[in-house]
Amino acid sequence: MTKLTFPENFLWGGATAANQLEGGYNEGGKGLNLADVLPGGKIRLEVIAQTGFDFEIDKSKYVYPNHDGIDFYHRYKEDIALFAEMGFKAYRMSIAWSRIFPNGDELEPNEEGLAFYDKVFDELAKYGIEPVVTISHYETPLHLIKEYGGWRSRELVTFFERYATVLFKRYKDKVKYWLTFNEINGATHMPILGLGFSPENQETKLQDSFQGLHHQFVASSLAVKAGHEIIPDAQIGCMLIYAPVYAFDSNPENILHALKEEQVFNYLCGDVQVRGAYPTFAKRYFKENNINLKIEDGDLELLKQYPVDFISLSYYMSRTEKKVKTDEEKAQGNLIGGIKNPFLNASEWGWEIDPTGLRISLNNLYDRYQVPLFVVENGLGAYDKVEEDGSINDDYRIDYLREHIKAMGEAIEDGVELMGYTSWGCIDLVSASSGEMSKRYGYIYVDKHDDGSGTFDRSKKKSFYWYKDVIATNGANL
Ligand code: BGP
Repeated sequence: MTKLTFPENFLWGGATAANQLEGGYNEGGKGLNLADVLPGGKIRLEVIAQTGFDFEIDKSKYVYPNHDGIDFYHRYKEDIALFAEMGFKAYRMSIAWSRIFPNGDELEPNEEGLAFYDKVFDELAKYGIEPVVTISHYETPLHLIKEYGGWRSRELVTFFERYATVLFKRYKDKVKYWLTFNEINGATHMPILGLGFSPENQETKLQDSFQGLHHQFVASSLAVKAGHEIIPDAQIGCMLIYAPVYAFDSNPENILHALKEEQVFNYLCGDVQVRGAYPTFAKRYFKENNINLKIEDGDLELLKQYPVDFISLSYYMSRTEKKVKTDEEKAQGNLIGGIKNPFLNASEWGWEIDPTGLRISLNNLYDRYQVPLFVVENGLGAYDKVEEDGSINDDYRIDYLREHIKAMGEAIEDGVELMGYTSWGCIDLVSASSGEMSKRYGYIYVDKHDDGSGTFDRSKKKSFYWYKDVIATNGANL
């Protein structure tokens, strides 16, 4: 067996997003954003899938877990000290747009918001932890959703460019690694999260989603341009939710169907953001789905001129496809679709666990794009049990992570250039899709529960000590 080795400067760490852990939703001059109006609990998935969601807060009807998150806003020092204790080299986090521009469309930023992230970056610097910053992670300011219809509106390009430029100027000496939009290709599945709009009906959903995506592509290129002008050594990446698509069997019709899904879901965004042009297959796909993009003069040149420097990705599962699916087969699929794969087990939330799929993903992406890759999300959402002595023995999480880290090691051996690994939810936080606290990913347990109760106390799980050793040995001890 080949001995797996990781590059010397490999960026081991963890990942979070502002809206899922900060709390302080109405402090420091922050405006409301999308996450502030999403209810907690399993109902969230229904809400984000439905058409015509009204974005009002109704506390008599729902719990809003993102309002206080896990209170990172007040406890970031304690949390960063714990990350440092694990030996993190990098910490992926996001900036809440509505802390910097409370409505999103102001001309001047909110100084208190900017000062908060200065403190976070300074704290990370104290321990030599490199921040990896997502500029937009499912937290579009609510005002932009209500007044402009989210990313369907071209005006958001200007607002985003202004916001990103403010960040680059302010943090130019503190942040080198930037990601423009979280899981950009997930937008067509759940437009509300990435694009900040709830489709009026299924017919307009695809048209509006791809138009919104086009606006984000333009905004991302403008950010790459500004970022490199302001921070010469900046590394600016795109961020994809990547799930390799397998054909259910060797029936060529199913293989072709899987290929088409792979092209549109996995590659369209990467092709635009890395290669700088819409792929050739997009033409037919757009035509067959009545998608007519409004592309302004100069857009295509801009995309060509300012591609990203690297690709970051989230990886949780693969997807198995068949051209014709029964309703029963569909119901057993993953969050992102497909049907059940008979060779895989699934998490308690039905996400199929497939470490080999990560190796396949990294090979696919590197073969296609030949730019460095960075796994910025991966992990197991699970129910944890606190024992009477306070310990949490999350061996299932360790097993999951170990197998995925091995798969990355194999991919490196295959020739893939991999910059780092920041596993998702290094500290327990609010789930993005289900809005639950009980869906935990962390090495650090947080005493907060689905009904909003809890002390917010932090404690170390068994995986905390395991990951610390993985980092200390640069992946040699798994
Ligand atoms: C990704 C998101 C994250 C995160 C993660 C886990 O799609 O970028 O924000 O939450 O998935 O998903 P969940 O929280 O739904 O378990």
